[in-house]
Amino acid sequence: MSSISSTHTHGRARRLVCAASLAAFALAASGFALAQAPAAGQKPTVDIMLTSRPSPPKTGDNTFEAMVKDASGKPITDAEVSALFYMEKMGNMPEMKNTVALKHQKEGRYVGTGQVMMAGKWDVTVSVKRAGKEIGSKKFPITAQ
Ligand SMILES: [Cu+2]
Repeated sequence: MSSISSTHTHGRARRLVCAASLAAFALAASGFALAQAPAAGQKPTVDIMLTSRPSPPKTGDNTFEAMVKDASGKPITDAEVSALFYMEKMGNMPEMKNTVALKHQKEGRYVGTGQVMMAGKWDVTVSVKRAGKEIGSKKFPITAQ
């Protein structure tokens, strides 16, 4: 996308850019349709709960614990679990994000130390993967103190 602005002022180049962006749009649209198809009518197969110590979390290091279960309530013990911490941009401060791996302890409990860079509202997205493929994810809004 960054290359587009350099050719933007030339009429001929702009037409080419338009054609290219239409093609990109078509690809994006079909990709969306493909991604949507298997999800339609599918029940969530992974149940995720997130807790922190302390609660609410503080600026600095906190312990985050995710409980991961399948649809029948049975703990999932063989997944790769991570938590993505995201804070949207505030004024001239850029967005912040960092990812923390949560390690399996026992019975579907995955624990890790998450560094919360500043107080305020964060979205924590817990992602559960098996063999590198995401089988579930859930977003948890938190307010750090
Ligand atoms: Cu911030």
